[in-house]
Amino acid sequence: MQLRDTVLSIPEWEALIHRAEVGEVTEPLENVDHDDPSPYDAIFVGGGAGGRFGSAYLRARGGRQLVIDKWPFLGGSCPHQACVPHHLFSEAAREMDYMRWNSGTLWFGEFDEKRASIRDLVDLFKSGRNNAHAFMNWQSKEQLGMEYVLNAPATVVDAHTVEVAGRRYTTRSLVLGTGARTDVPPIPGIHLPGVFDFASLIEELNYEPSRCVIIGGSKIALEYGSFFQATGCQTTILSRSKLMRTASLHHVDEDLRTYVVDGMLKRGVEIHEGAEPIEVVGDGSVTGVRARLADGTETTIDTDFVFIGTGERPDARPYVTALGVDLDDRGFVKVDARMRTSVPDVYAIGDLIGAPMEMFKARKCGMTAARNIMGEPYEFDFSEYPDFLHTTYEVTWVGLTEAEARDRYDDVVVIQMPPKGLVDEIALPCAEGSMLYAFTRPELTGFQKAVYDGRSRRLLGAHHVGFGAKDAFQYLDHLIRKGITIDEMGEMNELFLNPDHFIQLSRLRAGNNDLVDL
Ligand code: COM
Repeated sequence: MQLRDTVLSIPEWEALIHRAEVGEVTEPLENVDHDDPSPYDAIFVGGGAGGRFGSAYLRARGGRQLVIDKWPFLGGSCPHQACVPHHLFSEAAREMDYMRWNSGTLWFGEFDEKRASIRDLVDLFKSGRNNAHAFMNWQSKEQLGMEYVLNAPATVVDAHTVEVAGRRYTTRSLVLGTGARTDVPPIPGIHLPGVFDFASLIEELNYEPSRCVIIGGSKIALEYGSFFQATGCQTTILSRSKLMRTASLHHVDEDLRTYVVDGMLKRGVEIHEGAEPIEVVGDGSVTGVRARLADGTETTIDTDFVFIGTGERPDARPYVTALGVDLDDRGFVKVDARMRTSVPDVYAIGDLIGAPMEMFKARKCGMTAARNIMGEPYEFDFSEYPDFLHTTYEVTWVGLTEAEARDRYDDVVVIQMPPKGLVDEIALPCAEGSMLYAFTRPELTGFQKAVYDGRSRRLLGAHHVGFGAKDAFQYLDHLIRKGITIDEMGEMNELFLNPDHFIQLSRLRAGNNDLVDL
């Protein structure tokens, strides 16, 4: 279907995407200028965040691009199965948690667990997700002028040729960005009906789970586990490593980790660290998970719902076969800081190149590839970044933990709220969204810590668990990179109540020549 000369409204896009998803429209959806004889500067294989932002940037620099995706929409897995439903579920988990703690008080009714349904939330998401898909197709075409072929898989022929929908396109550069998928652990029974990952949860859940076992201890395990538990579905996490202590979470402060894990336990999540799942048992569908626990005992946990919360891996084999790109030992495509692979004129971006599997990284990888393709040498270092996860809390961090700072600096100063030893006694009235908690359940409002180097007075790290502070961290990241000091923090003009509670806390100590903890 050639859409070049047609402007579809958002509802028309939604309807078209829906028809493609249910198989009524099988032809490619094309916005390609076949009359333009100029060559493509880049073809982006994969229209997720990296391909879409790379395409936009390349066009902004005067280049010609084509982006191709097998799905009938741009934006990739984020709005379809990954980040967006996760955020919906996490927000629902926070609301349900709040309703439970305050059940029957003030204007809150009695919390009715029967109405807190995983399936209802999944269905709610599915019924609304095409709105975001429609917007991205519309925006990419009408506002950003991108050329695209959707609803059709691409075949990479060589570094300058891609085939899609029966037609070959040639290009100066190729940008690979087809993402990653769950790395399903090789456990007997793992393919039984009743075992889900974040994608199949959305596409296939057709019953209300009554008991959940999560295999793995990744961010996803904590996030989805907290949601399932909040609905009243008793959840057990089986994790080989300590929660929030995997390599990519090295900037998680221990005090923050303790607060988060204690919070999950307080809400009834069962956590087995050091556990080894042996088998998913079932008879036609899942009935349990057999596991070896840290003390060596074997146990079988009865369940009708298993969720895989391990990491992700890409499928880079087509690119090895067609192009011979080098992979790392975990199967991710190797790139340099300009997103160049081992093959000239071939770039790779996003989850395909490995962790962190974060939105900012995918988008900026796309931008980085586009800049280099358009002749601007540009490097992207994503070794340091602000990060977050959700339980029923927002959990956010940037920079060094207290322990990391003490390893590197000999005069570390910690500013925290509530102060050490008072975390269970004082509220953290930190931002909108925390005030009702502050007065109904002060001990549940969260915890915040800033880590300074006492000599240079520079901010080294910031950590927060609670409500409403996440947005402050992208700016704190920027300020830490610029070398902001405690004195400059104290000069900022905060809006009271503010998520950047660190400002006023820092000002309380900024006047001291010799900084001390708060
Ligand atoms: C966001 C998708 S959900 S994209 O980054 O805007 O393409």
